[in-house]
Amino acid sequence: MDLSTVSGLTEALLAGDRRALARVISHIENNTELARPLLAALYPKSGRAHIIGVTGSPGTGKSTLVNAIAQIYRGRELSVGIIAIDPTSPFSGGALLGDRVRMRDLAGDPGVFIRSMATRGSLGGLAQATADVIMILDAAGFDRIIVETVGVGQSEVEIASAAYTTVVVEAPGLGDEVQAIKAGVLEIADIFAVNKADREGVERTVMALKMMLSLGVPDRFQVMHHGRMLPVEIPQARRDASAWTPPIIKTVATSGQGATELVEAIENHRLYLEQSGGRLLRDRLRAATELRMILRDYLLERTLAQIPQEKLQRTIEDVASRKIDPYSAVRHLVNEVAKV
Ligand SMILES: Nc1nc2c(ncn2[C@@H]2O[C@H](COP(=O)(O)OP(=O)(O)OP(=O)(O)O)[C@@H](O)[C@H]2O)c(=O)[nH]1
Ligand SMILES: [Mg+2]
Repeated sequence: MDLSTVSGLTEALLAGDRRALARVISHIENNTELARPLLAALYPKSGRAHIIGVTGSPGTGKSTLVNAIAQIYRGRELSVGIIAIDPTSPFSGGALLGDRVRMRDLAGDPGVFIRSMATRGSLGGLAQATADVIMILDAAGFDRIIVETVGVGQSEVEIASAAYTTVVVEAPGLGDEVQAIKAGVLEIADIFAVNKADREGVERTVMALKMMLSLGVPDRFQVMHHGRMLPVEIPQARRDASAWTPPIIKTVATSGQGATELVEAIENHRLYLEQSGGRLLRDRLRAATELRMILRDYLLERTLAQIPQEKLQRTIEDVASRKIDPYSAVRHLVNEVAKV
């Protein structure tokens, strides 16, 4: 098959060709001119996979846990696509290498596909690039898609809204109570995994989580974003899933202890979403988020393209030298574009 054309790549990918899959993802990540036609061709083929988000503070054992979960799925003859996201580092080399080690049990298994992603190179932002790659893996026929993100704030909310089931990983001895509240993870968690259960302080972490859960889920929380506290609305679809109480599962990712229970919890949640109509709600939520993201980028791109370079430079200078405030500057720029 001709892997240089949209139809060739699409056909090969749908037939299970892993080389075609890797190429398609590269086109998306590098935003080549094949990227959009490929996304358009593959979108109708997606929508079957169960998407699982795994998030939590750095070093809580997310990658090790993902490895353990994936092995259990493989034992059940379900194929698994894994996306590891590193939003902090512009070079994913380190994370990639580390994850290769932690996920080495999966290496060489054709039923597993692992991909690391960083902010670098993704034009529409990491959340959009991730949503695109999830869709590609979905179209490629993976039964379960696991997305690992480091839990740090708004980007997690965006990426988590692409998952049907979000697992929040905590570990004892990280000042967990505070961290969970700060990052607003309580609101996005469908399941809690308290990992490193072989360490001291597990019960305290479990207790802290139970206490927070009993306080209930608010409809908004705050995150730090570029040094400002911003309110984040909890999407209606998430709040309405109130009949589901997030289970708390103790795990030791390094030995695989508790991993089966965790997979059971994920599968229970999957069934719950299907039976309660929650899956449909989340699909709509995701479509809304995605449309908004794409619209924002599209309008930004189009507007910037219409503003003469020197005009933009002059405005930047004026704002920097306090001649005009940035809000008025934007209004002027947009008004000018509207006149064209
Ligand atoms: N004692 C103990 N150590 C663990 C457990 N799970 C993971 N670790 C260790 O914790 C360290 C971090 O594990 P990772 O799986 O890389 O954690 P992570 O959350 O993916 O880390 P980042 O992606 O960098 O945020 C590694 O040295 C693991 O071997 C566990 O259950 N018990
Ligand atoms: Mg990791």
